[in-house]
Amino acid sequence: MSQPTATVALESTVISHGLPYPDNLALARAMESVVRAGGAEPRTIGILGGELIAGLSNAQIEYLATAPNVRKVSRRDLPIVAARKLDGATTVATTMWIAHRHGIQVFATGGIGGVHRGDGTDISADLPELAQTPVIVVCAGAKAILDLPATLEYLETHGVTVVGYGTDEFPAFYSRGSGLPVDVRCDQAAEVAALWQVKRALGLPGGLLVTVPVPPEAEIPAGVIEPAIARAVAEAEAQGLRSAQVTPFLLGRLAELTGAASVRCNVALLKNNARAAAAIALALQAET
Ligand code: PSU
Ligand code: MN
Repeated sequence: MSQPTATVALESTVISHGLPYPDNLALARAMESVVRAGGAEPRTIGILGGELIAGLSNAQIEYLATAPNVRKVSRRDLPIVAARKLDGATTVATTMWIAHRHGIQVFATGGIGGVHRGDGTDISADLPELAQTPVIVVCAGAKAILDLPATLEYLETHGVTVVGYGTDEFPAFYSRGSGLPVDVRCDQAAEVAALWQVKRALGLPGGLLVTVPVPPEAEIPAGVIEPAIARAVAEAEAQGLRSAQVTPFLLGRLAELTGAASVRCNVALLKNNARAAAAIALALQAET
């Protein structure tokens, strides 16, 4: 599958639900700029009036960054928002799905969803999407609000290769490491592109998870973030939160509990991932 331009998909749940305004809007614009500076074309994905859009305009991004109550759209919500012509912010799962339908093979995000701590039945739709939709997802691993060993077990069971981009350890979003190994380390974008081409040529379904550690200067050490996570997870349980409410609640509480440091870290890793994704998209284009 070749594409005329090296293209990188970007998600919109991080805009509507992942970061507070105005950081979210600044970040959405910055990620597009970083992708362009890397020589690729950014396509921010979202849903407006029921239409699945790969390549939101500046005004549309601003709308999703400021409108109250934009629905967080996971795969199960797609028919609802499309049929009822609603607006929606796309998660990793739905961004992958829409990207694939537009022939986009590379997608940069912050952290993926996974298996939740405590409630092992709360498994993000991001994981089965990675198992079935052929898109390279570039992220900083998964937040330690999740059960990281269980998340990696799921990915293994479902045949999703986990790449460490310049690392041997699965990154834990705020922290560069988790103590858990990745399946393979790639130090160059071309190595990732080669893995991807081989996976496709073998007829293996699903995506590739490329994990990039947060830049060292923006890292929040595990000892600092862990107590805040434990507290946020306990609060979510005490409030009986379920399903799609859990992740936005935990992200919001962490931002409150750790202050500006978490937002700074989040922004730094998102830009870093956009840079890596652009390099991978270019390498892919060079191979096809
Ligand atoms: N993790 C983050 N930041 C985010 C998300 C996850 O560190 O913004 C968002 C992504 O859009 C992801 C979604 O796809 O949350 C996962 O939600 P859930 O756990 O409900 O599947
Ligand atoms: Mn969930």
